[in-house]
Amino acid sequence: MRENDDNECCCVIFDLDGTLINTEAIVDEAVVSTIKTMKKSVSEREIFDAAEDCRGQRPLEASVELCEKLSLHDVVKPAELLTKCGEKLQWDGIDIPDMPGAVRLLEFLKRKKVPMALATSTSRKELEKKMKSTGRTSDDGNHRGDLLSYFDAICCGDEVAKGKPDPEIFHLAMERLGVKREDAGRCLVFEDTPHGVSAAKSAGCCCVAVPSLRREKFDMYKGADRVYHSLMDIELEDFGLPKFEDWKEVKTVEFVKEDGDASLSSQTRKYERFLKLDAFLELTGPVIRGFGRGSKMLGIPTANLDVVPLKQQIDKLAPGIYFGFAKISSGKHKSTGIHRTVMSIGYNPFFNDKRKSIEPWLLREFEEDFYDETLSVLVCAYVRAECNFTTVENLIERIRKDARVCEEALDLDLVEGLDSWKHWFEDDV
Ligand code: ADP
Ligand code: RBF
Ligand code: MG
Repeated sequence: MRENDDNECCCVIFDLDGTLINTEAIVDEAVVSTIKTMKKSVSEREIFDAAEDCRGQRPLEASVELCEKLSLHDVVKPAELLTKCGEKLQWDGIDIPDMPGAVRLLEFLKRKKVPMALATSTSRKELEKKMKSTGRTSDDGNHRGDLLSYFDAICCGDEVAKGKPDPEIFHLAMERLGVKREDAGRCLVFEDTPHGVSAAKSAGCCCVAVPSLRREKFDMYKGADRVYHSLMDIELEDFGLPKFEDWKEVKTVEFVKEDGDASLSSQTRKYERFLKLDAFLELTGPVIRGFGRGSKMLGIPTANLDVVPLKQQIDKLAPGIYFGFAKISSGKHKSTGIHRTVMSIGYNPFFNDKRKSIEPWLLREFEEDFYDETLSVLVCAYVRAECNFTTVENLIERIRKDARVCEEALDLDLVEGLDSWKHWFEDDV
């Protein structure tokens, strides 16, 4: 244990599924397809909704809750449902992506020598299978199994008498980290489910939630000490842990109106920040029609890309606001050069969109539209999570500020690592 002040966290305990690795979508698909063939009267939507609420528990307990919620007693027993779903979930060789920001967080805590434990509802056997998934292998030559090497203690669901939401697994993790029960408040737990949050809080730990449930269920995370949109947004120093060192600051100029009189406006300088991505992401596709409100409502046109063919790539990113470069590589605007771009990749909470969208605003004027032309975007840096705003003016003001962050950062060459993308800048422009 690191020596530290009272009530400052000195160690970290992670949940695995939905927090560090993205297994939820794979599990949901197996559950939905299994139940759909068993009970015709229940819709996919209902199954998915119930499956979400059962997340975080051990498999059998989740299955029991699922059977209750969907009244499946007349068609299947929980243990049998589990076996049927399990047949579809042979993790070995499957591509399980990391959650965005997970490796950055683990690497940083390891470098700072913060003791870490894993407290997963998954059994040891399942954990071993999941660690044989390909995950990161394809991208950077790393093996998924490396994930376990970050932890000083690993606690699995089959090592405790009661699973989450019972606190037992967190007690076990603390014991293995050498933390006394009365010091539980100095353990920071990362969880993605309400069941996990309940377990951590009952154990007396400090708990950060990064919800894997949809936004309309965020009320279920009320018990957490803090809720973040993604692991990218965590402020470790708020919990007495070392502060991330990779955020970069840029100065932006703000015009402040005094007493509502525009002629009396004054300039103030503010600091904004951005985070260079470890791996830049290239997104290419034809420009499609969006919601038709960018130019009209906001005066900010965004050249939308179709998320469907780019799903695997954008799942590597936390929903949020990013910047980088864009080029148009087919059609009338081909060879108009490289353009700076700031973009939202997510659900646009202000408009409460149900589907994700990719919306790059190219920071220059175009006389004509370029729908259907091929747009290639190089995503280089993260600025912030998406947020909601009370007025459309506030949304516009924030987007314009994002654009200034992008321009300032790129003007000052603050984004390193562009050299290895030389080919992207030279092709077709
Ligand atoms: P939609 O909802 O269909 O995306 P927008 O109002 O967001 O409509 O307008 C986007 C379109 O405007 C783009 O598809 C593109 O053809 C055009 N456009 C013109 N200038 C720009 C710019 N600077 N950045 C992005 N798109 C632009
Ligand atoms: N929409 C939101 O609801 N919340 C945001 O925080 C937000 N930030 C944005 C930042 C940038 C740089 C851009 C280009 C767009 C952003 N939007 C945001 C998306 C905006 O709502 C979207 O472009 C319009 O809805 C047009 O479809
Ligand atoms: Mg648009």
